[in-house]
Amino acid sequence: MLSVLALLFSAVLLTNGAQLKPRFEYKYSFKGPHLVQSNKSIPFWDYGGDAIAGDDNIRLAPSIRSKRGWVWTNQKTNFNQWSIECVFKVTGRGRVGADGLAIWFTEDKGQEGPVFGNQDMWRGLGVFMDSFDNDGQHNNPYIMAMVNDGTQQYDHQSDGSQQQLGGCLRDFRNKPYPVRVKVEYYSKILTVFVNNGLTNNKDDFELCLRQENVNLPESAYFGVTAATGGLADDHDVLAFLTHSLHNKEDQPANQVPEQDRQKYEKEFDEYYKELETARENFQKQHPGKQPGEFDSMFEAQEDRELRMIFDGQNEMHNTLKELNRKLDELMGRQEMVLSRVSQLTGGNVQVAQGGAAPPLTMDTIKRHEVDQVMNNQMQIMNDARDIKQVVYDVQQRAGQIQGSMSTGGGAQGGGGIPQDIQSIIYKLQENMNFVRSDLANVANRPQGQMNCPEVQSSCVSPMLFFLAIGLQLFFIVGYMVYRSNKEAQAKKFY
Ligand SMILES: [Ca+2]
Ligand SMILES: [Ca+2]
Repeated sequence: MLSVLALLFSAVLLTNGAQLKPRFEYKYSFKGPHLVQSNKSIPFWDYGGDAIAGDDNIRLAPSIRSKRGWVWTNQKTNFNQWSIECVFKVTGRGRVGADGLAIWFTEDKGQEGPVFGNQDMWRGLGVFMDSFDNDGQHNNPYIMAMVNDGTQQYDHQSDGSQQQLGGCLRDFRNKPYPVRVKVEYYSKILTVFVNNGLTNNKDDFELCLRQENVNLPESAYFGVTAATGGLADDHDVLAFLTHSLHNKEDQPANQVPEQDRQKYEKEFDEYYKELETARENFQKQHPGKQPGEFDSMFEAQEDRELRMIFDGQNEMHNTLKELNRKLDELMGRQEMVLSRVSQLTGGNVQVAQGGAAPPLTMDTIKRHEVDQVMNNQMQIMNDARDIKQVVYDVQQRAGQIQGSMSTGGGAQGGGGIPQDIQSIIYKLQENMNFVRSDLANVANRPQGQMNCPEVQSSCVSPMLFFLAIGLQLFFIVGYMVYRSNKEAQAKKFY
């Protein structure tokens, strides 16, 4: 649609109901081939800085760090509504390049400076092709327009994002065909179109920005500048084509003042003569090439083949573009379907959690969890070893105690009465029983027989008997006290 608009414009421009007629301004234009004259000058233009002019283009800034170049018209414009088309190529081996290129319409012919090779605080319009993303917003390469009344300093750090009239994100670097930027200014409306150089269709323009109520100088210089920074691209301008725009009613085509007409004709003659001498010089330098051959070169076999290849590539490019668009559409649909599916599955999981069956969660053991488990296991093993050691010690002590008990202390019988004492008691009991049976025999005897026997010395008196018993008991108790003292002494060794 935009390209159609641009096509319409190239013939007749329609604005606010009034028809605008473009007129080519050769004094404000240049293009190859034979862009420079033999003395390396460009007719009606000045160039300088690090710019190098060749036959087909001007290399404003080469791919070397910190270079600046410029090209400016000799004269200020004598028209205030215009359309310019700048054809350029920005190429570099890096994925990112710098700094960029700028088209100017300013009251001063710029001095070299920091704004893409031009001075800061300019008065007029600057259209910037900014390659490098200074503010890190991932929005470069960027094309923007900025109007300055000579008071503002261009803010490089923010890529002029707060100062721009408008702009668009367009990658203009390393394109198969030259990139074209068209700037129009009429009825205080500024419009910028971009042809991104993906096709060889010169009219394949897209709208980049449109701004109303823009005040630009009535008369100013056109210029193009470029600069490189830490990174460096080649900045080549292939053509700069200017048209002044005139209302059809105001200025009919044939209404040129006689004085101007004569002046223009004179200039044209001079220019034509220069061109002729340049052609003659060329023929002298290249005697093999006749003018006829020169003209027919455009129909040469290689050119035709090349054109066919270009056409074929263009066709392929268009098809790919269409396919890409359809793919995007499909991707969009797929994403939509996926999001719906994920919503649905999310609902299902919730239901499953509510029901009896637990949800299937595929959880994997992580490295740090494994380490933790291993550490715990090691600690448990150490603890077990300690416990084992303690048990062993206890066992050993118990064995020692047992051994010492069996050797030194004799059988203790868990606090019971010792065996020898038992045997003594047992003997005592026997004796007691013996004595008791004797006494019973004595008691059962008849009265007469109860009298002591005649031989008194053989009979034991009761007094003596109890004395003997008492002595025996005394010895037993004494022995037991002795035993317990000995045991207490033996225990002290443990
Ligand atoms: Ca920048
Ligand atoms: Ca930026």
